[in-house]
Amino acid sequence: MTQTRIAAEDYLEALAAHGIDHLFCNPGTDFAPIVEAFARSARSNRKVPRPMVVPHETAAVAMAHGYTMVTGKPQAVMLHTNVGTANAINMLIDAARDRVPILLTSGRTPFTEAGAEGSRNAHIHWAQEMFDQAGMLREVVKWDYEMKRGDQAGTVVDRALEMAMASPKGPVYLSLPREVLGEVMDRSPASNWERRARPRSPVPAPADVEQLAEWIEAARAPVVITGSLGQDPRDAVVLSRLAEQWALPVVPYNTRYFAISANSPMFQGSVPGPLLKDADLVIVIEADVPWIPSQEHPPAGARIVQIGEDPLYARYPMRSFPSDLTITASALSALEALEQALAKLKGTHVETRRARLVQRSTNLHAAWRAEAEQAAQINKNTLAWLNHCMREVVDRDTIVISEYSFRQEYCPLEMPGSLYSLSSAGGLGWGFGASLGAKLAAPEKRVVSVLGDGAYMFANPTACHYVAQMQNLPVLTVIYNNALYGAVRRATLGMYGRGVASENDGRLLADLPAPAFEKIVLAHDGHGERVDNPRDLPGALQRAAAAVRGGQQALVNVICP
Ligand SMILES: Cc1ncc(C[n+]2csc(CCOP(=O)(O)OP(=O)(O)O)c2C)c(N)n1
Repeated sequence: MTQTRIAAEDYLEALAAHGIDHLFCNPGTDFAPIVEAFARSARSNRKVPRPMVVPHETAAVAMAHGYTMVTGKPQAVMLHTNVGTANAINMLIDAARDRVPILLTSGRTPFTEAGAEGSRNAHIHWAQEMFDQAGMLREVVKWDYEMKRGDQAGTVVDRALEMAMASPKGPVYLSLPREVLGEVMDRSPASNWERRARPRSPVPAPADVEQLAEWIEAARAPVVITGSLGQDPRDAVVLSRLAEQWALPVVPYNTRYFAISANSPMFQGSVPGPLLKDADLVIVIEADVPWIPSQEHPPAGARIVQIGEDPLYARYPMRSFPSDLTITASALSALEALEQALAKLKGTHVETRRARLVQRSTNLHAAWRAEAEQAAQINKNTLAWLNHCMREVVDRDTIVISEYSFRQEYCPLEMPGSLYSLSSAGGLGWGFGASLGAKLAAPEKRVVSVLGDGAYMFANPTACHYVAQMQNLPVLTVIYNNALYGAVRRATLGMYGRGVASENDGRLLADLPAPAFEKIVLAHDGHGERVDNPRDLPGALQRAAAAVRGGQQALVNVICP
């Protein structure tokens, strides 16, 4: 039987032509042409992305995020009309603030009530229509569009990905009406992608780099504060080299990526306060919030430099950090240029700075180790101990995903691209799905996520364990289980430390009596353990890692009272 082509086939082929390997889906009635197009591609052997059912939108978007952060390649997600899109917005906010390119798409309920291929034929087709479906996420995405004609399949995908990948990167949204996807095509879709030179990310002005190099030469107490530096793993390589050569202390503050190894003497912990208060030069690289002004700030006379692809954070309504030199540049290009500029200078204070910083680093490491080892004495699992024990399962081939709980202070990492943490937007539920996306992207790596008990539950754990099992993605999930929304309690006590709420230790609306998480993973053919006694933690982590090596997903529920 000869078949006419439908637009959905062109659309899927356009995605594949852009290197999109996966379409993470949570389908509905709007998907019929997509399902038909996938079925046809299996017969024709034409290249399309691999479709994957992910039974919750949070997990679907987090998986795309996880895959992209490891590979740098944007992936696509397709969800069901307005309702599926609504479920995705939390994860989209995370991706947007972290500048992760994702092509989010959803079907649009059929707009014709009758008469076209794909017109309305189900009750929900009326109620799911919105005046402006993209309106609910327009503030979050860089670009949105609704495909209007089948022959736009090529040009629309070109435009969507061009926008997602241009600096600063970010998610984009495309809605796909069913009638349009089902249009019968009599010609190939247009595309001039070969002729579309992509713009570079911004590079610094040479005069600004010279200025910064001179300030570094003059500085006695400089500090570098990073936030999302390391998104491109090469950032960390150059930063580490520069920091060690020029004795520049680095504080990765609420870092989302690996910026420098905690084994480097220039890693000076992850809170800026202690170095900031005496600094004479503060170099902020890709840090949206380099310090909390109501709690700490540099001395009035300190020079402040802000460097980033979008150093003003144009999409943040309010942000007023001072800056004496603001450089629009990718971290990598700025650091490389700085390295060249510094090479011409003498490094007058370098050895004095180095001696002080090496000593400080030695002291800090001793304190961090003592803090971790205290757990055995008090017979309680602590955050420090949990992270210290992570050394059992972290090697150079491990990717760590952190949603709240991982600290390099206690478990130094070595490799650029080995750490990914929750976006500064803080939309919880990201970590588990991101770990699945990371494992899909790098099957040869061990992927370990460290999640709060609250964060684990936000991820729709059943959906995530399901994907791990069905798609054969053996990941290790470690839960820092304090049976609490600790952040909520801290906030209550922070504001009402002497209020009535403090009489109950700020636990109202924060207590989260936890079920036996280690049993949930058993329902998905996984390995689960609960650890109460800190001495049992190393062994439990080793057994879990062995299960993962054997192809099983694993979960360790660490009770941290
Ligand atoms: C989607 C979403 N809902 C609510 C919050 C508010 N919130 C911030 S931290 C937090 C508690 C998280 O609990 P857990 O993961 O156990 O970490 P803990 O604070 O106990 O360290 C909550 C509910 C959020 N950030 N994101």
